[in-house]
Formats: sequence, structure tokens, C-alpha cells
Amino acid sequence: MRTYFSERHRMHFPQAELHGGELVTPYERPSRVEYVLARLKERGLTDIVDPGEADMGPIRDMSDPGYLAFLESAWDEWKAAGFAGEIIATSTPVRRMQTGRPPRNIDGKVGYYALASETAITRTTWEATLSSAASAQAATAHVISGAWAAFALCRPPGHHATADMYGGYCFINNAALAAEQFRASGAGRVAILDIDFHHGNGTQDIFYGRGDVFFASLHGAPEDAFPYFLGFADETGEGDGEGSTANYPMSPGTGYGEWSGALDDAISRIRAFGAEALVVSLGVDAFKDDPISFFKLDSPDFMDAGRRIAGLGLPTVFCMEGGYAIEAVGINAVNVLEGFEG
Ligand code: SP5
Ligand code: ZN
Repeated sequence: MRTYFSERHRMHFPQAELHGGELVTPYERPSRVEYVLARLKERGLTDIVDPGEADMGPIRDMSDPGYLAFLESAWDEWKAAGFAGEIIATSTPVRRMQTGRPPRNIDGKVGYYALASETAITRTTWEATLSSAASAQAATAHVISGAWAAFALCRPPGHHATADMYGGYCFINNAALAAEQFRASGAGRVAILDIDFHHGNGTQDIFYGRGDVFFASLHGAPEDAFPYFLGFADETGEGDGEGSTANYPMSPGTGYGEWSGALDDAISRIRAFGAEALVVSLGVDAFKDDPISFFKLDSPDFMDAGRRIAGLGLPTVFCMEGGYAIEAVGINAVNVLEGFEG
């Protein structure tokens, strides 16, 4: 399986994540994907290709224009306002304060477009974000042109990003871009399977009203886990999308027995949906030693999960999402790919 990977991911490395009232080194840091790259090479998966430039057309089609303009100019506006630090959201439009009007003031705009304030933006975040999207696009193009599967080693990740919000370390939704690309290439129905520990709220939001893209997510229950406000089992889609969203929220301490049961159920739902292509949001933060998560998967479980996903027999793009037990991220992510390849 070919990997698409851009060195430009390093352009996104904020100094700060707001965590427990402290500014800490972000959990989502460049070394995460360096470990994945090293593991790929160790296992002989050396077909690693730079994706080139992102195709902006599909990114514009998927995104709110004001949101994209914000991401492009946020740093300059932040500096022009005299702020010395990285961009962090402070005031957000919460209950009964949502009039849908983006402020002119940059501090207000940051809050308007943020869905969480742990994620900082730097001068070069946008460049790294586009390189991550480019990997998803190139991997999908590779599969469309006949490859069985491809791995987009995306960083920053994407599944929390909506058409008009960033947060949860995500800015542009790579998995959603991949799914739309499959649709544009002629696949009538596409499925996205999100195995990151966190609910893929952004992906769900993008496809919630659509019947052509099925979304399934296995994640920590919202009562207990970020993003806290979405990912309940009774969210099943709306309008044309009714029945095309499947959420599997699970409790602290969930191990592979229960988790793999949910995976099998998601897989059978995807089969029944009649998907012609699959996008996997490949987070490995369900791992037992992940520092910000609470599932108990072990490294061999990820290989088994890959095997089960391969049972769908679909052309597949894997998009890297989360996973923060730095050294194990490489082993676990590559285990999914090796299990898939059999
Ligand atoms: C892509 C992805 O995995 N994003 C995750 C974003 C998580 N953001 C903040 C999580 C707050 C977690 N608090 C955990 C306390 C652990 N003791
Ligand atoms: Zn995650």
C-alpha cells in the first residue's frame, strides 16, 4: 500500500495547548507522524510519496467561504491587532448568542470559527493544513485510478473540522474531502468509518443531511469524552440522511471485546448501505496507553481491526487522525494497515 506524506506537516507546531488550565506542549505534535513514517519503513512499506499541492477547488466546494478566508488571513490579522502569542479562542458563540454574524474583530472571529480552544493557530498552520489535505486528495486519486488502498499520513488531522469550524487539532476535514472525491469520480455511495477515539463530529456534521455518504463512528461517550456535545447513539442523520449516520459511544475502560463488536456492527451497516468505496478515519487513540483517552485496545487489536475492515472488500483510503502515545502511534497505525493487507 502506498503512503502519501508531506514534510510540510512540520509547519504546524504550536508551542501551546490549553489543557487543564495550563499551556502545555500540544499532544498533537510533529513527532507523532515521524514515528508512523519510521514504522512504515521498518515494516518494508517504503512506497512513500509526496502529495504535491492541494487542489483548492474541492476544499472551496466543501467549506464556508468566510471560514477559508479566516484561516488564510488569521495570523496577519492577529499580529495587526497587536497580540504577541499564538492564536487561541477565548469568546465563543454559545447558547442564545448565535446570530450567525462573524465579527470584524479578529479575537471575535477566532472565537466564532473555533469549536474548542485547545487548538492554537500559528503563522504557518494554514500551509501545513493544506499539505495534509493534499495527502488525502492524492491518496484518493491513487485509489480512484485503480489501487486497492492507500494511506494518507495526514497531519494535522481532520475529523473534528466542519465546513466552518476548527478545533480538536483539526482545520480541514481530510476524510470528508476523500469521500467527496470518491463521489465526484462516480462512486454512487461512499462510507466513512471513524475509529479514532474521539467522535468525528466534523465529518458527521458535513454529511448529516445526505443519503449518499454513510458515516459510522466508534468513540468515547460524549458524557465523558471530547468533543462532549455530539456523538450520541440517537444521532442517526436527518432528511435525506436519515439512517446514514451510526454512532457507537462507549464507556471508560472499554476493551477490544466490546469495541470490536461495535466495529463489526458498523461494518455490517456499511455493507447493507451498499458503499462502493470506503474512507477510514484512522485514529489510534483507542490504545490503552493513550494519554488523553480511555479505551483499552492493545497493539495486536489494531491489526485485527484492519483485518475486519478488509472484509468489506472495498477500495479504501486511510486518513490519519489522532493517537498521542507517541512511540506506539507508529506501531498501532501500521498494524491496522498490515492487518488490512493480510
Ligand atoms: C484528532 C483528535 O484526536 N483530536 C482530539 C482533540 C482532543 N482535545 C481536547 C481533549 C481534552 C481531553 N481531556 C483529557 C483529560 C485526560 N486526563
Ligand atoms: Zn482522537
